[in-house]
Amino acid sequence: MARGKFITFEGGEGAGKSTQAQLLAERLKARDIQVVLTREPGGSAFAEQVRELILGSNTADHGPLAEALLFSAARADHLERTIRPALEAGQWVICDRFADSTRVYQGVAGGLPKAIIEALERIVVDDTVPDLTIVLDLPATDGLARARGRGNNNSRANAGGPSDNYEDRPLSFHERLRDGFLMIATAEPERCVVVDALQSQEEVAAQVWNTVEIRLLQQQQQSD
Ligand code: T5A
Repeated sequence: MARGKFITFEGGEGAGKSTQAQLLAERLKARDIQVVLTREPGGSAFAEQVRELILGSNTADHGPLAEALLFSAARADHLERTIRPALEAGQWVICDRFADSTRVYQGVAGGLPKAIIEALERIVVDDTVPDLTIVLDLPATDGLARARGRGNNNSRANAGGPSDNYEDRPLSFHERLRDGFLMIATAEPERCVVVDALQSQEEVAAQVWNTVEIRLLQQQQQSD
């Protein structure tokens, strides 16, 4: 049984990750590919509990190291119980945020030294590196406007959290996030593709699909 493909969506607040992850999952399923659609923080019972703690409205103030360790603990369980078993069973995994979010939120924007982020990633992610990472890019002001304009169904509200502990940070924080994701994409072009998220949902979805076809589906057909 061939290992499934691992696709992650990354970007700042309100970039459209959840929307595009869902659309891609539907499109792959229509091709009879078995898909596990998951998210971070979350994606396993324990990781969802950690999500409630991290994003919860009553969570006490804490620094980027404590935060990175919590995200990493959630990720370790998510990988062990959800992601790796699915990939080994030949299913494709689509994940709304993954390790690049820790690199950028707790590292680039949060100020945690790169060596700590890299050490955590080595221990937790190990060789379960995404086959493809779609970075949805748009100016921070546009992403924040979208995130703030969401209805009550958004994922953070479901976690019992405030409208946000990140969304309310200064614009400069969000601009650093954008720069951070773009820096990763530039450094790892074999894994990452940047998509202009200012386009309509349909245009973004078409570009995502085109990328998946070229980078993963055609490649798989050639190796079959
Ligand atoms: N975090 C996470 C860390 O700090 N470190 C980590 O390691 C990890 C894993 C997670 C928070 O945790 C942080 C980052 C986050 O702050 P979350 O609730 O999961 O919190 O929130 P986000 O991942 O930020 O997700 P959002 O819901 O804010 O944004 P999405 O998923 O990017 O956007 P989406 O799809 O929900 O769309 C937002 C709105 O825009 C509309 C949608 O309909 C929706 O209303 N929209 C568009 N509008 C116009 N044009 C388009 N192309 C659109 N696409 C979507």
